[in-house]
Amino acid sequence: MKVVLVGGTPAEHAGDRGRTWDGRKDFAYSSYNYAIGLLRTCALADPRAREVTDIALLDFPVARTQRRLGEAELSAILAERPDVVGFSTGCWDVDLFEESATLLRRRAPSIRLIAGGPGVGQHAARRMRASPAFDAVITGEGEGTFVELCRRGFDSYEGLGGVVFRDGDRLVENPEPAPVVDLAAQPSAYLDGGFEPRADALLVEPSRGCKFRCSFCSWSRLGGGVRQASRARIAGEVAFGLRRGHGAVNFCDTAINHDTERLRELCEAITEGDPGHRLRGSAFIRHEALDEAQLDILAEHPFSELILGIESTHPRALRTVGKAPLDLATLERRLEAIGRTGSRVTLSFISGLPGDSLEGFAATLDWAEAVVRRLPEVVNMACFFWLAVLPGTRYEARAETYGFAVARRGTPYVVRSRDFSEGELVRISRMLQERVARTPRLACEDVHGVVSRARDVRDLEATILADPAARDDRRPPPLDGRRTS
Ligand code: B12
Ligand code: SF4
Repeated sequence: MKVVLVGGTPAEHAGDRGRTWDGRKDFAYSSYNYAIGLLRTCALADPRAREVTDIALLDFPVARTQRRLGEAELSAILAERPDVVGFSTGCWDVDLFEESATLLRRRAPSIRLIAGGPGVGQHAARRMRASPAFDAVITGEGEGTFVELCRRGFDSYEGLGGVVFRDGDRLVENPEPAPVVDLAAQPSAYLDGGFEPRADALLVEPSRGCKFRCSFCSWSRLGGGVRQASRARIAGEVAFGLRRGHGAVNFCDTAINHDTERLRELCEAITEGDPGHRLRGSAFIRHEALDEAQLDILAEHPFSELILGIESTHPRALRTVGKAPLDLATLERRLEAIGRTGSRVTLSFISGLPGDSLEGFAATLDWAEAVVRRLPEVVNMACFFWLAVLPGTRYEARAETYGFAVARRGTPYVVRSRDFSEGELVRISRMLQERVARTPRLACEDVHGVVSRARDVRDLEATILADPAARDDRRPPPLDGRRTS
């Protein structure tokens, strides 16, 4: 049975196309879909699943405003002569994959079409009611369910935790949640699955889960607590990165310092895999949790980028996020202390937060600009993200209270709220663009650039979603799908 797993990577980050500053590269400069490589590896590790299925991987760069996969990409999928196509979705490509699945169904009605990933996971039944695109959606962690489906030859979804599927006209929601993965026992996509991503930075998952519940984040919604990968796997994957000529490792867990002993073990595993510290390392860290003991560990194992979620300096905005108000003097001392360990930091902020205001945002921007100028040897850059109300988050649950209106396709960017009119969100984009132009260490999301460059924004959602290619008959040829293995 032929299974094709299809992923989508935001085009501006696919391969090695993302942001760099002064030769220093951030987490997003180089990316690919890791989930599909991992899912195939787990299937390969199961004798029955391996016997029944042959799994190919396709990872397509997707542009933010792209509506569906292009002809070349659909042909690349069909050329594999699949019995099953499984889409790995994020909020940025779930609509695009839904439309693409509908086109595939028209051309090859016998193909079974399934989807998983954070783009569909939270409101699977609602999505399936709204669109007939997928036969089944796998919610939550996908390894266990995917392997079991392979074992069954995708013949039945009965009794599989976390699965929503069609039975004729009926939608069936299996009541049990998806099985929680034991990360310590998991095979390695690179070492066991032969997954060889064509990107400079290798993505490694040292842990899964988060202790916190920031209101904008859907990352922490998976149950099962924080689980750790084995030290041997982390060391082995880092060594693989070095051996295969990767320039960097991106650690994609929620934070590397939930626990001081685990931070020590992670750093030791990295050193075991890369004793000369030749690979650049990028990781998320909770700055609030950093203490002397953690700083001592980091001093032995510096990272080229530690990403700190600051979000805002405005106390009211931070309250809605679920974070304590900031003491900026303490934070700056902490940044200096990180700098003394030899690591560099990227500060991450969100524009348009509930509780914030134009003045509050301007104050955050002032502080960020001052700090990147004052601490150039510590702060790589300060990045501003446009608030997206992600499915399953606390912000989504309180959407009415906060008066959120969001873009109806792709990433659910806020286009209006109780605290910001459309015009004010446009002003924020322009303010940001001005600062980014004068202080290159400030960066903002592509969508800020699009809005700030638009001459006349009558309808913010339409401006965000406008697809110049869709209005143009001379649409450029579609991007090539890259086989990732
Ligand atoms: C690497 C990464 C990226 C990469 C892209 C990677 C890619 N090609 O997919 C980059 C850096 C480009 C990126 C960008 C963004 N990202 Co991002 N990113 C991540 C990150 C850190 C790791 C993803 C990963 O590999 N995880 C490990 C794998 C194993 O987990 P997984 O992908 O969830 O897959 C599991 C299940 O979902 C399921 N599954 C997945 N696919 C499939 C398919 C099938 C068939 C099945 C059965 C199961 C299944 O099984 C897998 C194993 O359990 C996650 C956070 C996280 N740690 O997950 C955020 C995350 C995916 N990103 C997120 C967001 C919001 C964004 C941005 C929109 C942020 C922003 N505002 O800028 C941008 C996109 C901007 C744009 N231009 O459109 C959200 C997604 C939320 C959502 N509902 O979609 C996440 C979850 C973080 C969060 N804060 O909530 N991101
Ligand atoms: S933003 Fe980071 S710390 Fe907050 S819930 Fe998400 S993963 Fe956890």
